[in-house]
Parts: sequence; C-alpha cells; structure tokens
Amino acid sequence: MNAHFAGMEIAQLIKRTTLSMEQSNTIKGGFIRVMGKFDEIQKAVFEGNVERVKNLAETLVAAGEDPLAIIDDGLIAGMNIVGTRFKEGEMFVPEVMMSASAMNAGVDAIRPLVKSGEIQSAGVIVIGTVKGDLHDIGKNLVCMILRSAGFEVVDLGVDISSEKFIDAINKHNPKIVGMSALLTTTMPAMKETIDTIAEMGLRNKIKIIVGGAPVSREFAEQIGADGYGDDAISARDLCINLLNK
Ligand code: B1M
Repeated sequence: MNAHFAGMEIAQLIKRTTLSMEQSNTIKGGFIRVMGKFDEIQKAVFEGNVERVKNLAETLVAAGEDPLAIIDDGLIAGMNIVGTRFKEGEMFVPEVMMSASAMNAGVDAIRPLVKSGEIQSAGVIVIGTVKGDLHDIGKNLVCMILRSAGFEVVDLGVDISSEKFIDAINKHNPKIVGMSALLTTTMPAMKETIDTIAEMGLRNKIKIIVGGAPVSREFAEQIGADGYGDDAISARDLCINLLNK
C-alpha cells in the first residue's frame, strides 16, 4: 500500500480524515490546522519512513518551525491519517507499527529541542497506559510535554494494573497520577484503578487525570477523575491548574 502512495493523495487523506473526525468525533489532535509545510512529514509518517521523518523533523526545526507545531501538525496529523486508514481496513498492524516507529523517531529528534523549564519543578507525576492496553504513542507525547514543562514524570509504561499504580504511588509519592486508554474495552480499567486508589486510602493525597482517544470529559467526571486532557498540551495545562488549586 505504502509504495502506491501518490503525491496528490495526502490532501485527499487529510480531507477524508477531517470529515471522519467531524462525523465520528473519535479522532483528536487538531489536525484541521494542518497546513502545506507539514505535508511531507505527514506523508513520511504515513509511509512509515523512519529516516525521512527524522530528517524532516530536524530540517523543520532548523528552518525555525515551532517544535510543538511539528509534533501537532506534522507527526500527530500523519498518525491520524494512519488511524483513519487502519479503521477503514486499508492499513494493517505491521504498517501501523512502522508509522508508529516513524512518529517516535520524529518525537525523539525533536525532544531535546522542546524548551524546558517553563515552570520550576512542580512535583512528581506518575503516568501509565491502563491494564490490557498496549497503546503508548499518545502517553509518550504527554510524558514529553509534561517533562518539558518541568514536571518529574515517572512513566510506568503500558498494561499497568491498579496494583502497579498503587505500588508506584507508594514508591514515588506523586502529586498527580495520569492514566491513558486507547480502547473502549480498557476504559473501565481507569475506574477500577481510581476505586482501588480510594480503597487503599490514597485518593485524598493525589489528583487523577485521564486521557486517550475514546475518553471524554463526561467519562472522566463519571469515574471520579479530577480532570481530562484532550491532548498533550491540555494535559500539561490541566496539571499546572490542578497543582495551583
Ligand atoms: Co490500535 N486501535 N489496536 N494499535 N490504534 C486504535 C486505538 C483504534 C481506534 C483503531 C481503529 O479501529 N480505528 C482501535 C480501538 C477501537 C476501540 O476501542 N473502539 C484499535 C484497536 C481495535 C486495536 C487492536 C485491538 C487491533 C487488533 O489487534 N485487532 C490492538 C489492541 C492492542 C492492545 O492494546 N491490547 C491494537 C494495536 C495497535 C498497534 C500495536 C498496532 C498500534 C499501537 C502502537 C503503540 O502505541 N506503540 C496501534 C495504533 C497505532 C492505533 C491508532 C492507529 C493510532 C493511535 C495513536 O497512537 N494515535 C489508533 C487509531 C486512532 O486513534 N485514530 C488505534 C496518535 C496519538 C498521538 O494519539 O493516542 O489519542 P492518542 O493520544 C493523544 C490524546 O488522546 C491525548 O494526548 C495525546 C497526544 O495529543 N492523550 C492523553 C493520550 N493519553 C493521554 C493521557 C492523558 C491526557 C491526554 O492524561 C493522563
């Protein structure tokens, strides 16, 4: 499929992806804002071309583009196109994995360039993808943005049970615990974890935030979370606000 990528196709893909988002409201990330200067890097993510994504990310940074815009309008937008194709059965797991690797290579190239220290170290945040869920691209981005804002982030990884979250709370004494879920089937694990944290008598000493494509503000309220992050930047702002309360 990737070999057949045609130059004109990217515009069609973006158009289709945008329509899909409006219709289903399941894909997030603000890719409606995507402009022509990020077309090439989106295409390279879509094609799973690790080296090209890395080179383009470095070139865009050298040309003075905002690293966060490269992530949002280039890398995430490219991944959103992949998501639409995956959903429609036009891309398969190995191709999606290649795109994910390309996206991660782009993030790695940009990571050292994202300005840190916007605020003084505000404390520890423990974060993980919930039990049964192996998606980590969005969580990794959230970790990166939180670190760039001066937080000390303990990334537990994927498939994290409520017991592992409890162990991490006891070990790292975080101010905030963050959970990510990308599957509707793993969203209940967020509530389970919050309930277990409460049962262990730890709920009052931490704030809990949740996020991920199928998660919504309403769901966050229903399960008793303190906040919901629509994307990595809003997760950062949410954490800053929660700690200033
Ligand atoms: Co999966 N997958 N996947 N997948 N995958 C989705 C999620 C899916 C929507 C695709 C689809 O059908 N359209 C679908 C879920 C359907 C549903 O539940 N309703 C799906 C499925 C079904 C599956 C499998 C079951 C497929 C299968 O095996 N048959 C399987 C499940 C494996 C498991 O977890 N147990 C599976 C596997 C995989 C891969 C391994 C191939 C790969 C994951 C690789 C990896 O993560 N290392 C993968 C991928 C890449 C996707 C899509 C295509 C892209 C996800 C992504 O990385 N997006 C995805 C389709 C889609 O979402 N459009 C899909 C880019 C990323 C930057 O966005 O993660 O949303 P996102 O993160 C955002 C925000 O959500 C937010 O900030 C991030 C940055 O802006 N955010 C937070 C995220 N976490 C947050 C936490 C916060 C705050 C904000 O606070 C703590």
